[in-house]
Amino acid sequence: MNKNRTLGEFIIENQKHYQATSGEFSRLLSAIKLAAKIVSHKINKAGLIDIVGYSGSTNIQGEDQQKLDIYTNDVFINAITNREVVCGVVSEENDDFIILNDNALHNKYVVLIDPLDGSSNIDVNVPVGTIFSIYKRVTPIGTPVKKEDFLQKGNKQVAAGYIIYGTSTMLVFTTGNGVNGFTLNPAIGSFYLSHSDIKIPSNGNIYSVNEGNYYHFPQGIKEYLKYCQEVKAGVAYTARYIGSMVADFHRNMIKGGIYMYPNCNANYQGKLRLLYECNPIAFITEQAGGKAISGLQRVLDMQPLEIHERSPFYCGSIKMVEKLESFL
Ligand code: P6P
Repeated sequence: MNKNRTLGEFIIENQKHYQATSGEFSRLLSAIKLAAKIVSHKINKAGLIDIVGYSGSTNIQGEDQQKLDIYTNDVFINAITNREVVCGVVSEENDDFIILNDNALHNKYVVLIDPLDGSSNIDVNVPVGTIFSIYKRVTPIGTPVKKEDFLQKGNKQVAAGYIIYGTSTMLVFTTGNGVNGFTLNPAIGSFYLSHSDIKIPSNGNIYSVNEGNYYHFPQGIKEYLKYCQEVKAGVAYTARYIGSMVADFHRNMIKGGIYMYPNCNANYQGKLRLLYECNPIAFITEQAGGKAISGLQRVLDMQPLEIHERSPFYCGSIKMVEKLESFL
């Protein structure tokens, strides 16, 4: 595969996979590409301009909103709106779904997004990420309907991806035909194919979980962690947890590993949101040959009931997830 290809060229060359959408889907991916560049530029200056820290407001989750949370949310929603292919958006930063404008009511797609996951890490220079999930609307036209258009099962996604704003900015996404990663060359503002057809190693020795919640974990999770720490059969596991899911997941996808956010006392349904954190990462996981479960079932088969609902989440190398399942 030509590694010098830009993301724009890749999108055009793969239009055949986009279910004959007469270029609309390509325009949507291109909007995400543009927003990623704008946010990357702002984040990379975060320490130098008045854009870090709390905004003084909170979101529906009751979480303090960072200035960059709100900025990033605005950038992605504006970019998506301007391409005139999306009728509505669900965002972690907004209480209910957003209808983009009256002219958008005939548009085919809905987008669900966590604009800046891990944003509390910005002030300490830890990588953060944008996570997005794309569906075709189910209702034919007009104002989108929450249940039909936004509360779709994850197995109906037409695309999902994340942008990781780290030592380099990468856009990693799938349209159901494998996973590809593109690295931004900031000098010229283009994303280049750097990780083609990413596959998660079927096994690994990295586990990522906040062990500060250990006491409140389900018994099966405690037993799995004990199994990892006993170094049986010569496998020496290592704990890696940076508190920014996109960063933890990306590392584990490349090296092999398992990311876990169990339900625990403080988060009895888990902390991660099903629609715009678990489902997109689960879609990418499976497309890269891994496995993603809630502890009870395949994440992508879960029927969402609310737009901000949470779920326990376990994803990564298939053999590690299956080993975990044997303890549940
Ligand atoms: P804790 C960030 O807020 C996030 O949603 C994920 O990115 C991250 O993995 C997790 O929460 C960290 O949560 O409770 O371990 O600090």
